Amino acid sequence: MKHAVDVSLEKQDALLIVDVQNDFVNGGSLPVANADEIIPVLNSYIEIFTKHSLPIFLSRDWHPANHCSFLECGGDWPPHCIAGTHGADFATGLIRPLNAQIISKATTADREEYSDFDSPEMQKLLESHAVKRLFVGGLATEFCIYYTVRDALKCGYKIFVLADGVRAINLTVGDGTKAMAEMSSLGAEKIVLAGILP
Ligand code: VGL
Ligand code: ZN
Repeated sequence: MKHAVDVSLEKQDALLIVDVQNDFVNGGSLPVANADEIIPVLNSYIEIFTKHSLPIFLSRDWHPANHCSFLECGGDWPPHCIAGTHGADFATGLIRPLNAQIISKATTADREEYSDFDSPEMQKLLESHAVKRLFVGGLATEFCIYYTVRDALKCGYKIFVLADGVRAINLTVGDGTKAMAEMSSLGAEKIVLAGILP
């Protein structure tokens, strides 16, 4: 992916934090390496967007106990993010602004949904807030971040990926890096915290 750009926040910007939940961080059932490191960084983005009175969306993996992605149901993953459990709660330490909007996905047993846009409410929410540019961070780079960014670009949104606010599962070494490069070639730009101009 190309290097990070500088950007000033504008009226139709929004922050989308993807699946930063207890099961995906240290001590969870499907921990993403070094995911804990992004929590303070994401909190800083949350503070900046709050200060600018810009909308903040938090998505969450919200599976039934017999979800098709679980190993015992023939899927690829250990059980994780079962709706209503501690593992499915937003990660301890992540700031959750009162007015943040929550999007739940992959909520039915027979459907995997890596993209936030698989939830019809995602686009409705973005439209109701007249969002044009989305700043996307969270977990995991090559799954829910990648598919969400790909779909957002298809829908015409301008995308900034928070390069310092994502982490990859890396089932194979380099998966995260490859996903970052792929998002870039699809038209997403990369940003870091210091690149948001005051
Ligand atoms: C995710 C694996 C399984 C993700 C969700 O949020 O990237 N990855 N379920
Ligand atoms: Zn899942």
